[in-house]
Amino acid sequence: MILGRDYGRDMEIPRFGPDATVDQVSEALRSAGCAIVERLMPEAAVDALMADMAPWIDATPNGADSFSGLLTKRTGALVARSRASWDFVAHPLVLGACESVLWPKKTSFQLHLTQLISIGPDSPEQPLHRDQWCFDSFPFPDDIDVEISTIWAMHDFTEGNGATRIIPGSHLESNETLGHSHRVVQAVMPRGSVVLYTGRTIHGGGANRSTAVRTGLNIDYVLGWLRQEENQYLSVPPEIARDLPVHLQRLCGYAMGSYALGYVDDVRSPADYLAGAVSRSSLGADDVAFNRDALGT
Ligand SMILES: O=C(O)CCC(=O)C(=O)O
Repeated sequence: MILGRDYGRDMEIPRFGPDATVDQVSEALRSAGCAIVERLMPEAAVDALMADMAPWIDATPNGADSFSGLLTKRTGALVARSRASWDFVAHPLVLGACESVLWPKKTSFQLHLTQLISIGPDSPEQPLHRDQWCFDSFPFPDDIDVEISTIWAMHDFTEGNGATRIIPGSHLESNETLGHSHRVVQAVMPRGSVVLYTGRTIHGGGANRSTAVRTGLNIDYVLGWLRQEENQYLSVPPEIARDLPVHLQRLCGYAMGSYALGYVDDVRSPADYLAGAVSRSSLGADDVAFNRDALGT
């Protein structure tokens, strides 16, 4: 199918340095559907995360189909398995962009998935897609963002080793007019950088024509009332979540998704449940304020 409009034909991915502001990144997500922030995390943080996750990556099988990648490993449960992942998961620039770009009337947003994507040598390109198609391709209104995705470069991302492919501007196309005639740009970036894109932006993993594995840390965020792609209550069960900092508990989904969504037993909030506290008189309003404070947004 040929695109009816010229969005993205010559567009690049907007690119910023580590001093980028929430406003700059949010504006890039709105206008181009994507943004790169170079060297946002120090290499030592990347080293620490990869050291935590090495045994888990070793034990991970390759994907079962061409979309997951027959030569690609997907290793999840980062919050439970790696203390070093926490600074990536709750990076203030990313959380600020999520707060700004995701549907303004939301009560909260939460983690959608945490996953190291290790694309092995000789892997072909992943099919291009929109991440929000995971919701049975539900036709969300075109002007509402329900999901923000990030991929952090655990190695230098190059054209040859499978840097993420993105069509800048494709978030503005409706499903009906969508095609792949637009210019696909690769998120070439140095280690410790992050590429952000919305749930509506067309993208996919690149082909790895190098001799080394390409590892990206994929962390996605979604509105608090949508189902999480990675089941955080099983990946980060209460016995682990109980000892996490409160902002991470909430990002994992131990929070109210709206006034009445997500309570436990006697109308206790998940926070009260984890703390072993009795129920409070009101759920939603307190939780909205708490979410914003805890996330620093
Ligand atoms: O690994 C990448 O660069 C992109 C992966 C991706 O888009 C996905 O698995 O949905």
